[in-house]
Amino acid sequence: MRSWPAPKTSPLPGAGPALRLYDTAAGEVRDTAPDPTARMYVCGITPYDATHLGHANTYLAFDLVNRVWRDAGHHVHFTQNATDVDDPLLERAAQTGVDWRDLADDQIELFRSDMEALRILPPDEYVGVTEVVDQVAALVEVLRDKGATYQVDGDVYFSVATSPKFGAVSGYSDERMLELFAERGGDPGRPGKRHPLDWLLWRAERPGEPSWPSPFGPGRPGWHVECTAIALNRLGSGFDVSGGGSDLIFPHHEMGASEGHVATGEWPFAKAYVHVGMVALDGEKMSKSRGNLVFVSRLRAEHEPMAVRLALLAHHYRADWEWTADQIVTAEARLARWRAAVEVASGPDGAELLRRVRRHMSDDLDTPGAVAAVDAWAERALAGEGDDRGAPALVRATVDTLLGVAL
Ligand code: 5CA
Ligand code: ZN
Repeated sequence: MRSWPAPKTSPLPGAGPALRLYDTAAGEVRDTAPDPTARMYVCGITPYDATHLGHANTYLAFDLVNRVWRDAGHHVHFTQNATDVDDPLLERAAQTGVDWRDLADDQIELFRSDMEALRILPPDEYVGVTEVVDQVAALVEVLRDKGATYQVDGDVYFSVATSPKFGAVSGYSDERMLELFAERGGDPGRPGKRHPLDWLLWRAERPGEPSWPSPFGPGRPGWHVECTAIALNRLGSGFDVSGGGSDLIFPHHEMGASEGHVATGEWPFAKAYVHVGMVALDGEKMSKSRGNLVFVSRLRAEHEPMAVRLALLAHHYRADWEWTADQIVTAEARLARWRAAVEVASGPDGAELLRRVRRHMSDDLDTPGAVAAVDAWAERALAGEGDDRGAPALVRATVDTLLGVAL
């Protein structure tokens, strides 16, 4: 599928330090130690409603991973999917009387324009599941040949008992897994399953639902296996970062990791599992199913996209936080201050500011620290301090390239 246009980045002198990130599976902050080419897979949207601030915050975090890696001298190979066929999309299409393909196309187009406006670096491969159904079916076949699957009324399931690594990503208790599986699209109580946590790999055709041919008969892919197939085919196993919001830790990333491991015999499927906190509104996680949403498209109709980006950057990516309207006001004031500050003729040491921003960003994407460092520089520059004539241009480039904010 078409991705979206890349924002321009300004070259910075020298190179930044290696990126350290919190890996959910390890439970600690670790060095990411990619080869010259760093490989990242980020779970994309299910396109049945417009991009909200929670989505934007998640994609912003991985945009920063991408920027910090590039600044450290890596080439980045970045893949993202779009879940353009799945239950919630088909349900919404049926409710609204819209063809599911048109609904997905329209929402993906809106997502592209939101990502472009927020200056999110585009994936090298933006893959709709409907484009690669044959590849997903081929992976299900591999799993079948390894003896990891069985069928219930024509639907193909992954047998959790065949996965020695199940649980290694989330570290959750059985009880918690069962609870989350039921909440997040799973079917723990379905009669005929061998284990409540066995999950669907291939859903046999139902009347009125789209389907594709496969060795298991006509049907469509289950959710988790789509990402496993796309990541394996585009990046190969052992890629550097598997990313998404923290609601994907379980079941999605746990089950995907088991599929990858059983299919390839290689572990880890991803070297680091990186998860972004949930953005809430009115005390509850922002979600399409709850409908408590602040859409990026609506917000940027009234405010500059760069102010939206700055409002998100004020939070650490791993924090859960709540959106309130005052945050965009604060961000607009900050943006105006930074813009005024880079217009001065000279200011405090620009190279020192670059070092500070690099240090904060490489330390598990400490954006609040980086933003505070720029604030401090701007305040001093506006007070007439410092005689570094190159500083305004260097600060502009630093903020542009590492934080993605065009001043
Ligand atoms: N298509 C699947 C992934 S393969 C999916 O989860 N789609 S989604 O549209 O529901 O979510 C897209 C991304 O936004 C996921 O990474 C999800 O974890 C993240 N996300 C969803 N809601 C929020 C929220 N309130 N705050 C932060 N991130 C969120
Ligand atoms: Zn995914």
